[in-house]
Amino acid sequence: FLWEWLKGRGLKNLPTMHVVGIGWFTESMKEGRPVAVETRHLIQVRYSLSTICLSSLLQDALEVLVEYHELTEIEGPRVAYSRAASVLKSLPWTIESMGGTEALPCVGEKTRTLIQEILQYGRSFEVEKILADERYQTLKLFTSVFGVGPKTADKWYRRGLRSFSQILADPDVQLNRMQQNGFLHYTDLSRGLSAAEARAVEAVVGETVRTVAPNARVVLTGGFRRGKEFGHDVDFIVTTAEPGRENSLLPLIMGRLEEQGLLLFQAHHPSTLALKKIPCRRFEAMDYYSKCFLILKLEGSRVQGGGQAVPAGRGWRAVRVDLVAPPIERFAFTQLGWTGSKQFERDLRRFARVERNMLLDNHALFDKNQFLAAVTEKDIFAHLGLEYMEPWQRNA
Ligand code: DCT
Ligand code: MG
Repeated sequence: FLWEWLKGRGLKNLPTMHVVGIGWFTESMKEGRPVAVETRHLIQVRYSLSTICLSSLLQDALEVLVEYHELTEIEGPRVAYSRAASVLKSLPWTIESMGGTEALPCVGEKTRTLIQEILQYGRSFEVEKILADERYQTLKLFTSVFGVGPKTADKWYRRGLRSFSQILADPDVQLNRMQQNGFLHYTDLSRGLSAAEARAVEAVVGETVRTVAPNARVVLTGGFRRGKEFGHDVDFIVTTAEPGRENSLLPLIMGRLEEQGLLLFQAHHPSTLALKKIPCRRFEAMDYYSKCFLILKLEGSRVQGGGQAVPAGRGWRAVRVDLVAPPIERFAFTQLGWTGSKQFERDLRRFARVERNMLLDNHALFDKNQFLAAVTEKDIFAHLGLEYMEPWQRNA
């Protein structure tokens, strides 16, 4: 009952620990096992529920605000709300009143108003207004297609388009190859990937790289390196010790994937790396390494517990995979950058700039007119005077 009640409220950010507790409680009741319920337990259950709901409501509300500003490309509030969400997520205590919130770093006036509203009414009127907004709903729907960014989504919205069928039926809309494939594989790609599927992709990519370039090194990066259970794609770094050879790796890998009938789509961006361009002050700027954005065919038989992972009867599903191929001496910077999370990268660069007067990006770390060398991520943390953080600690 409690679980259904929580789900019924549409809460997404429920801490597992509490849910396990509730599971045990209701299971015991259902099975007729005696559960000694004392008043203090009931008080505890009520207390946990109200704090779970508050922090969950707050996280959900902040997620909507971040997404809304991302979709409408309003950078300032997007960054401010993301920072506030990270800080509130990492608090060792739960917010139960406004007291003490003024002292929290990165929690500004607007977030404090949001907290106040949620504490007082259990909901945010601003967030409810956004959720009901037609433009927000349409931009969210359109940008869920691979290859469609906020600009294209807004252009279609302003043309009066509101649904996929309207886009596909409009003779004036020219879809590029990426968007055509985004629509073609929409159902599979919008499902995201589990960690088991990511491991299967890792095995396929690993075998492919070993076949075409036995001396190359391939490592998992992105959200799955941070230990995430779900992700929208699987990211890899491939490199080789032979100077200049990294640029030929991706075409070789894509060729082999094609031969195996596993390549459904590829967009390859050759390297534009030139020393004068690094390091880059703008976070949004893509790095200059050779990279490719792929859609691969993942066979269900390759996934542990495969049956439920792919659509029944088809035997495979489409998955998004990104590969980046930096020169070996840039490997550590690429790994630190591509491991994410995006918010962590943003904050780390800001720390380097503001606290250390250094410049950090996916290519290099720059200090007083010189580039600092790094073989591993640990070297970069050490240059920044920071304790090493494991990938799972970078989920902010
Ligand atoms: N990244 C970067 N420069 C950018 C964009 C992203 O260096 N302009 C980094 C940050 C995270 C990493 O690349 C992988 O990006 P995503 O795959 O988008 O994120 P993720 O953390 O892997 O999460 P998911 O794939 O589940 O959305
Ligand atoms: Mg990823």
